[in-house]
This record gives sequence, structure tokens and C-alpha cells, in this order.
Amino acid sequence: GGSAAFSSRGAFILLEGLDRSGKTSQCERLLAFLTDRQIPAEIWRYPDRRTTVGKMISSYLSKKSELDDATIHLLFAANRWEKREEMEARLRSGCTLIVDRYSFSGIAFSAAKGLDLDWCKAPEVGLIAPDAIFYLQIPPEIAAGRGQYGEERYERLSFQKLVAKQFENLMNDDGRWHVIDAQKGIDEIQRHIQELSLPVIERCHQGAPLLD
Ligand code: T5A
Ligand code: NA
Repeated sequence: GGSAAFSSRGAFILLEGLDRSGKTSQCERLLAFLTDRQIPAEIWRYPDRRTTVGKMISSYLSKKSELDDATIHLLFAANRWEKREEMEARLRSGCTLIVDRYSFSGIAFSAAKGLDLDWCKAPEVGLIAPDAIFYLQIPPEIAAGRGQYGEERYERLSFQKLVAKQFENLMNDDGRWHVIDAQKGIDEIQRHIQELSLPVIERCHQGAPLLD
């Protein structure tokens, strides 16, 4: 036989959910857990507000600027594209990426505004796909009761209800999606995410191909 296509890599682990569903809290705990076990890992978050595109997005989200729905949709997608190459390099270097929001947020939030679903999905095609997706499921009313809700553009209960519907429409049974009850305690949720993540990370270390 010729040279094997084996190539160890890190896993792309995605957390998705409504605003205030607990994504960032879980990402930070998962990073601490993996780091303790000497598994190389980093947190990446979208939007990445540090880039030029990210600054435009941040200004829009904090209502300092206005953009039409199609334009902001494409900026969110561009903010993922501008990091794609670096993301691939980090994964191939063996680092697991714990990602706080990605394409599903991009699609769900824009589709909730009434933009055509297929049009919303199109600019996401060709990005690296996650190996596991943890959807932190929470009734929008409960999320609305958590800290500081209401300051950014999309933090309105009526809109979050529409976003929740879109997320649920995007989930499928391809084995990557895990619906997590986000009303449970932070530590219980974390243990569940850890248990489900370790075999995925192991598979990626064994050379499972990158998804797209
Ligand atoms: N967006 C994003 C798009 O429209 N298109 C896109 O392509 C992308 C990527 C970005 C906004 O942009 C939109 C979506 C968003 O509206 P953001 O900066 O990601 O926003 O901010 P949020 O996702 O809203 O982040 P939040 O910080 O609001 O929510 P998290 O990260 O889900 O929640 P977290 O962990 O900060 O927790 C929120 C509060 O709840 C408590 C925490 O202590 C904290 O006070 N909490 C819990 N309380 C009880 N039980 C639990 N299990 C708890 N877990 C956390
Ligand atoms: Na967050």
C-alpha cells in the first residue's frame, strides 16, 4: 500500500443557541477541562469583532450603525470566511477549536428576519463544518430573564422566538447535533458536553477527515 491518508487533527466543536442560552459559560468550562487533560484547545467566537469586518458587525449589533438585512448577513459570513484558512491550519496542527456560534447562527438569525433560507445558506457553503454541534436549548422567555438581555440589536423576545424556530429547522439527525437542556445547572450541562466531546476529539486525533 502507498502512503496512508492518516492525519491527526483537532476537533471542531460548536456551541449554538439563542442569546443568553449559556454558550460562552460552557465554552470556557470546556476549555479548562480539555487543558487540564493536556488536550490542546482554543476558544473561537463569532462574530470575531476584532477584524475590520468584525468591527462593522459589532457597530451594527450595538446599534451604532445601520445596514440592510442582506448586507449584514454577508458580513457575518465574510467574518467566517476571513478566518477559514487560519481555522484549517489550527485544526490540522492538532488543536481542538471550541467555537462559540458559527454558520447556524448566521442562517437562523437572517432567516428569522424573513430572508430566503437557501439564499441565507449559500455563502456558508465551503466553510469548514463542525464535528459536533451542541445546541443549548432554552425557552426564549427563560433566556430573556438572564443578565443584561435587551442591550444588543437582536435581544428581543419576539425575535428570539423566531430564531429558535429557525434553529430547530436546521437541526438534523446526521449524528453531529446534540440538543442540550440549557435550563439545567451549568456544571451538569458541562459534564454532558464533556462526555459527548471526548469521543469526537478522539476520532479526530485518529485522523477523521475535515468536514465541509
Ligand atoms: N449573529 C451571530 C448573527 O446574527 N449572525 C451570525 O452569523 C452570528 C455569528 C452575537 C449576536 O449576533 C448574532 C447572534 C447574536 O445576537 P454574541 O456576541 O455571540 O452575539 O452574544 P450572545 O450569543 O448573545 O452571547 P451571550 O453572552 O448573550 O450569551 P451566551 O454566551 O449564550 O450566554 P452566557 O454563557 O454568557 O450566559 C448568559 C447569562 O446566563 C447565565 C450566565 O451566568 C450569564 O449571566 N447562565 C446560566 N444561568 C442559569 N443556568 C445556566 N445553565 C446558565 N448558563 C449561563
Ligand atoms: Na456569548
